[in-house]
This record gives sequence, structure tokens and C-alpha cells, in this order.
Amino acid sequence: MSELNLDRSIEAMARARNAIPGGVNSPVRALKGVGGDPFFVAGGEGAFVFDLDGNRYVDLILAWGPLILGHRHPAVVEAITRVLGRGFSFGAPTLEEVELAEGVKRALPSVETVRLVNSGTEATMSAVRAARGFTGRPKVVKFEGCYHGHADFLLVKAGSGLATFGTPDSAGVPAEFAAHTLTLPYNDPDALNAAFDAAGGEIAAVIVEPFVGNMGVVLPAPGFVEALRTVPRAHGALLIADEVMTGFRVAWGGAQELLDLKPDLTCLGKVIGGGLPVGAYGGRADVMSKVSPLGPVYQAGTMSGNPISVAAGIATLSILGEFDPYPWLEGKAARLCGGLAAAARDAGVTVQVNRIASMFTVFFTDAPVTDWRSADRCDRKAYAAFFHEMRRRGVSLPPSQFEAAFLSTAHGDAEVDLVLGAAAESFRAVGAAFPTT
Ligand code: HOZ
Repeated sequence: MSELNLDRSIEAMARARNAIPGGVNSPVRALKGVGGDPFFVAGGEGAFVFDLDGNRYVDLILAWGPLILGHRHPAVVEAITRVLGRGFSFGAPTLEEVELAEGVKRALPSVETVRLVNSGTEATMSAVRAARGFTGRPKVVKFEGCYHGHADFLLVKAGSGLATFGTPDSAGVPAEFAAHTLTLPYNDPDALNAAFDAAGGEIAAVIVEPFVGNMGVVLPAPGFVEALRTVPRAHGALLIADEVMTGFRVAWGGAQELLDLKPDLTCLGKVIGGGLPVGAYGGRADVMSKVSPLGPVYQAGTMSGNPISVAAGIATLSILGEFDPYPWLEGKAARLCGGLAAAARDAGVTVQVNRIASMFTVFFTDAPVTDWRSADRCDRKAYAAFFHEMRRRGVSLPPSQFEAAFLSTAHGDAEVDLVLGAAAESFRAVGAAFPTT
């Protein structure tokens, strides 16, 4: 198999490094987790992205989750184009913001009112602030390997880029700023009980990715879900579901529908912006009534509810609501992940394929991945080799063992077959290079 021609991307990266830290506007894009050169994107269409050198890839990153309808879905393009004719930003209320908020409320019964912001990070930091304001308590519980954006106090034992780069606690965060963050192992109900027994009266909230996407995909055990349901509530603390990644992605009603969870607050992003910048947090009306201008918890944003993101979000949710593609996505993702596991087996490579709905991760390890400790045991070098073998064969995977891959409604059987064909060859190449894997 010939090497990829990435000449133009390499040239672009050299130029970018002189203007942007590390040449990228978000660390994972630099490929530090897998080595090598990133491709610079020229465009995307449906299930595919194209780079500056004219290479085409089946896209399994999909902008890190938002593009559940694939690139440039015509209804989303039409909605954005329509809004451009009226103006891009007003800093004043529009009816469409109400429409999007009503759509979120219809899908997520736990959300009584919802505030739009600009990113998942804004959503999580604002939700925790609301929880602290409501309870009058300082502490927040998070779980190892979960990533809730880059607010100071949440960059503790975090997944995603921090896990990829081996820096789970960011520099630049004074110890005092994170002193009220308690970090527990994911999937450990005993640890949650013990934390509340020790400090329950001080804990404002537990924040959790109900299905984790940010240490790769990790699923919650039933006992852990039950503890999330009951323990915070028993101690007067709130449960915050970080559904930035899973909201409208794993089901119309998100992870909370699949797990029968009723969080006090929910954080959203990604899919609700249809690929444009957006975030949202909402939940119990009594908690949200503490948020300014109703209450004393301050949070604001010039661009919040901007018309372009809102239009793309409404168009995306309308299609998801009308056509209910979730069973179809489930079928495609099950076939893909079953095929990936079989291809690895045939090549003598030991992997664990974790999946929920249309998000999945191939972990290079022989033991089930159920928390950060087991994720951290994966063979990162084997993953890196697999990433490059797949990319050479026209498949774009996340450039990190600790991120989720995604499918969209644009990925039909032909695209799944392309991925499986590439995977069969790639696993064989990885098996040859890493005989003990
Ligand atoms: N896991 C990250 C999003 N939740 C990946 C995107 C990024 O860090 O740029």
C-alpha cells in the first residue's frame, strides 16, 4: 500500500505553527497522541472529508460528534442560508431560540427550562455554578477520565486531550481553584457512597458523562447508574448529566432516556448546533430560576443563541424528530462494530470494542474497559499504528485512543464496507508489527 501524499497539509502545518500554538486550535488535532502529520481539511460531503492533497476519507470523527446527519446535510445548509439573509447576530432575543429551547424540552422531560450558551465548556461550568448557587454548597464530584470542558475546576483527572497527552491535571490551575473538586473512579458506587458519607453536606453536585465518550466510549454498570439516581439526592445534592456528547446522539432523549435517569441539570452541545458552535444547560425550573436575570447566579454571553447555530440546530433536531434515525443508526453501528471485532480476531489482534448507539471505541487491550484505570492499560502504540493504517486506506479515525468515533445517517452500507475492508488489512498490519498485541 502506497503512502499518503500529504504534501500540502505538511506545508500548511509548517505555516500554521508560526501563527497558532502547535499549529492547531484544539490540541487533539495536532495528532500528538498518534504521531505524524494531520491532514488539513478542504471540505466534507455526507460521510466523507477531503484534504488539501485531494485524499478522501470516510469520516468517523464527524466534528467530534455533532454531525449526526453527516457533512452538509441539505436541510441544514438550507436553514443556515435562509438565516444569512436576515442577519447573523443581534444580541437580542429571537423566536428561533425559543423554538430550539422548546425542542430540547420536548425531547428531555427532565429539562423544564434551558439556557443556550456557545460551547460545552460554558454549559458545564454554568451548570455547576447554578448547582452551587442553588444548594449553597461548594464541592463538586466528578469521575476520573470524564471530561467536562476546560473550566479550571473541572480539569482534574480529566479524559479527552488531557488523557491523550498524559496530563490529566492541567498546568495553570492553582490548587485552590480545584480544591472543591472531588474526583472518584467511574463505575464505583462504593466510592460515591463513601464520598457522600464523608462530605455529603458540602457537595453541591455530581457531574457525570452518563455514557463516557472522553476516555473512549465506556458504559456505566447498572449498580453505578442506580447510585447516580439515589446517592446525590439522598444528600440534597444535584445530579448534572453532561450530555454534550450523548444528547440527541445516542437517542432522541439522550443517555437519560436509555438509562432512565432524571438528572436535576443537563448539559448539551454538539448535535443541538448541527455542527455550529453551541452549548446549553437546563433542568429543574427551581434550580434554573436562580440564574440571572431571575436570580443571583450570573451567566451571560454576547453570542449566546446566535441565529446561525440556532437555525442549524433546529433543522437537525427537526430531522431527528421526524425521521427517528436511531434504530437505523443502531443497526449500522452494530454491523460496523461487530465487523471490527471479527476483523481484529481474524488478524490475531486483541481488542475491546465498546459502543453505545452510534458512538464507539476500539481499545487495544485484552481486558474489558470499564473505567479510567482499565482504559489507561491500553496499548497506545498499537492504537497509533491502527490509526495510521486506517488513514492510509481512506478512513479517518480519532487520533487518540481516548476519544469516541461516530457514525452518521450518511454512512450507508457501502461506507461501512469500506471501513471494514480497511480494518481487516489494518489489523493484519498491526498484528504483524505488534505480535503480542
Ligand atoms: N473530546 C473532545 C470533545 N468533547 C474532542 C474535541 C477537542 O478536544 O477538540
